[in-house]
Amino acid sequence: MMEATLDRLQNFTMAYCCVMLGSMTTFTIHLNGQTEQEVSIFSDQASNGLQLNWQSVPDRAYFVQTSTDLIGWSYLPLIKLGTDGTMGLGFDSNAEKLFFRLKYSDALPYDEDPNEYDFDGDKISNLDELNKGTDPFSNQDLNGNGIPDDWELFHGITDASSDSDFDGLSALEEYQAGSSPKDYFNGILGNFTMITNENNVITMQVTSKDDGSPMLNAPVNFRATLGGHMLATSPEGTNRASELTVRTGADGKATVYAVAP
Ligand SMILES: [Ca+2]
Ligand SMILES: [Ca+2]
Ligand SMILES: [Ca+2]
Repeated sequence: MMEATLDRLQNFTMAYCCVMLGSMTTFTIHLNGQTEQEVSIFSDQASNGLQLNWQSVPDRAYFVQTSTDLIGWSYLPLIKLGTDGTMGLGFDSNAEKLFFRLKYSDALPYDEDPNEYDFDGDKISNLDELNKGTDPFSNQDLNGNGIPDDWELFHGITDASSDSDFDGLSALEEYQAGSSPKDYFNGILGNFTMITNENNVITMQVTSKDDGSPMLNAPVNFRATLGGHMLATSPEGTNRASELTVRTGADGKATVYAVAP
């Protein structure tokens, strides 16, 4: 697993170019004496418009990075899939100068969506990483807790042993299983059944879609939709609110009480 991940990480190449606004520049870049990448930038100072063009290769996944100082680089939140012609990307910038770096990978499997694919194997898709500001070509685990840092950042997890969705699986186990540490149901809701709805007592039961067994700690959202009542977690009115989330017990049941406001 680790070796496969490392192989994937090595599978990208970078080409560099830069632009001072108000100029037009074309670069031809040779990498390792064999790869060649032509990148050109057109800028129109009057409109702050920039056009980045490059000669693309079919099915190659391109990432664009920008920098103002050649030290800090950030990705634009997009991935372009190569064709057999020139690719273009137009955008506005009022920066005094801007540097570009084109990063690309030929490791995209046939028919895979480059946005959905996960180049570095940290179980966060390429586009999710770009939108979150993490690196789609790095799966480092600096705190050594067995979970890549980008996965922790994406899900807002700081403790590998935490179970923030109360499904009984730790963050580490959720990562290993490829499930979400913040979604109890992991995208597959259980069956919700109304058990009681009388004398101001409302009880729902949640059972597994797989085998019908009661689901423990499943979140049930209750909302008072008719005026004149609030919801509470006890007949005496504890945690009174118009909307309440109650976790199920071992019998899969969650109960709220309708109380006077
Ligand atoms: Ca990733
Ligand atoms: Ca990553
Ligand atoms: Ca969990």
